[in-house]
Amino acid sequence: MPSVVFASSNEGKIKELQALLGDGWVVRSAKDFPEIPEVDEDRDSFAGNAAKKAHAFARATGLWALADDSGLVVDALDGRPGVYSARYAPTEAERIDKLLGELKDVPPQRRTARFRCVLCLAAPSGEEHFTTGTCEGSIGFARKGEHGFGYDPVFVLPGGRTMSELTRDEKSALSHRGHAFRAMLPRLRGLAPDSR
Ligand code: ITT
Repeated sequence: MPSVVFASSNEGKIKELQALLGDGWVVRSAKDFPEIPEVDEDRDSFAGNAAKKAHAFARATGLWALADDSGLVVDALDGRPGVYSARYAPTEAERIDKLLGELKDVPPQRRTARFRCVLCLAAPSGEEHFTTGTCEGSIGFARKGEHGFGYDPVFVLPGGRTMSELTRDEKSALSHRGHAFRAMLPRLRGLAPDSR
């Protein structure tokens, strides 16, 4: 079975990639390589961090490695938290509370936002390929829904549901990461010519 190493320990992201690739693939993640030190995401762009993670894993494992860097870009906050989305506050709950607090006086029409994802596929030789994905929406006033992770409970899609109210398949079909993963599929399949 073809396999891919995903340089992430975020359970939500790992499940999304597994769902997207289907049962014909073995998805290994950072959790299967505990000896590889965590990569410090200190670059000032999504692409810079994605490339740093992917190359570190490709070098350490000797395999092609995939990494994403993603985040939430909020217009009323001049693009914050952006590349710092994972470090905006210590826990997932605190990050959402802080976001709702910063936006408490911002009216609905000015709460536009988007998730962005840059995906990097890197080889031990240093070869690299990038794809990107975006998902437009806005920030709600309170949490809604049970699924997903991160900022999903307050990210409202054009239809009115939050990202947390979608099933995993629905999220995959329209999320920033889903778009970036699908754009990478031809390259991934090229690494595993037997797969469909
Ligand atoms: P890895 O680096 O191990 O992949 P991470 O959680 O640190 O995991 P990032 O550095 O890419 O991931 O940080 C992205 C943060 O942006 C993530 O922790 C969430 O807070 C947020 N985020 C990204 N994609 C999201 C999504 O689909 N739904 C909700 N929040 C998301």
